[in-house]
Amino acid sequence: SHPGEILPLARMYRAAKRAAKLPKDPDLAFCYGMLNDVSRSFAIVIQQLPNPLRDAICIFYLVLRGLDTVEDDMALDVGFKVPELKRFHERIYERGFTMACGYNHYQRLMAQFGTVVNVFLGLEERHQQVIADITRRMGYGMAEFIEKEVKTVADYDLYCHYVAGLVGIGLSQLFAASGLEAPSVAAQEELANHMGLFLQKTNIIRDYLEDILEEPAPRMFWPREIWGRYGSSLEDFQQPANRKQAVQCLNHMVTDALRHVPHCMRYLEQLQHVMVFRFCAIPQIMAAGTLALCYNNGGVFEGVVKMRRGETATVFETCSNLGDVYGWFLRFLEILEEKVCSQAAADDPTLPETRQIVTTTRQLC
Ligand code: RWZ
Repeated sequence: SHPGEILPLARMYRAAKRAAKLPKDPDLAFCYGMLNDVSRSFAIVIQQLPNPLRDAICIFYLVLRGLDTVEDDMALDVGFKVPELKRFHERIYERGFTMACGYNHYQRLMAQFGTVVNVFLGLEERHQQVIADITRRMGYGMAEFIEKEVKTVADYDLYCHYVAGLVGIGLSQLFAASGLEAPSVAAQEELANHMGLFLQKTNIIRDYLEDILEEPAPRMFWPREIWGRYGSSLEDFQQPANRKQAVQCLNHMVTDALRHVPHCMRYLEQLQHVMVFRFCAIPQIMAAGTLALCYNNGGVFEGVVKMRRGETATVFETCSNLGDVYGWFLRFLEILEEKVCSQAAADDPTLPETRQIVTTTRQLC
């Protein structure tokens, strides 16, 4: 619907592919090809990093994607899945390891996982240790939540810590180990955790409909402590008759996610290397834009709410320092401010809190 905007991003993907000449080592070439297939925008920012950090992060991503595929496969029996999640950190040392699970690209990743193992075993030992340690902690955390409902906001923060906060913590350790960032970046685990939580919560909010339609049984991560104030079941928010309650609940979820933004700023302020900075900042900006779009937007309950491709392309082009990041955040906070002041959100119970967060975050920028 925006024909003029399709081009810049597509052109950028092609240019990135050309620039990132496929590695000579066939195992490494498979890993980068896989990364491109499962997450194109992520593949672009990874490819801009210098080695050996780049290869370590590529393998980190694919290992955690493998773990995520095991967690996500609802066809797997719980009695099989739980021990597999807990031993996944040992599997990455087993040459030739494969597993029949997942769908599409993920199924191919799992079937060829031995290739990821080969490259993992060729990484520097300090990089291997970070990846294995985070994989172990994430696997145990996922196992804990396999049969446990996300009830409270504390549960929600803990689940997001396991699946995303730990990613931020591990990446920070890799940045420091590579010498591109100061050891203090790795030491401040709380800030790195907030980086992951902000991204993960944005995905959880945006993916409401996709997750609730999941067959055979949906796994939902919206905490009962929040949605219980607006309805008696999360499924009911799909019905147009419940749209007002649904949107108030959505606004509460967005307000909860915005709590993390000031901490994310403090994390980004510490970074020294421009490519590491871009790697960290681009997803944060995209998340902030997505949240601004989702706030007070009933479309979240009808389909996918996504930033326009043209805007995504501009984020990639304009994101090399703190000034750029503050600029983007100011823009999205203004959109939020407008919506917060509009009549449409006037009797929203979380409105004062949302206003407060928007105002204090704007001052930070
Ligand atoms: C960034 C090296 C898919 C790995 C973890 C991510 C599985 C569930 C999904 C590996 C941004 C959404 C991708 C928060 C990190 N956890 N959560 C590296 C991975 C947000 C990315 C996706 C997490 C992740």
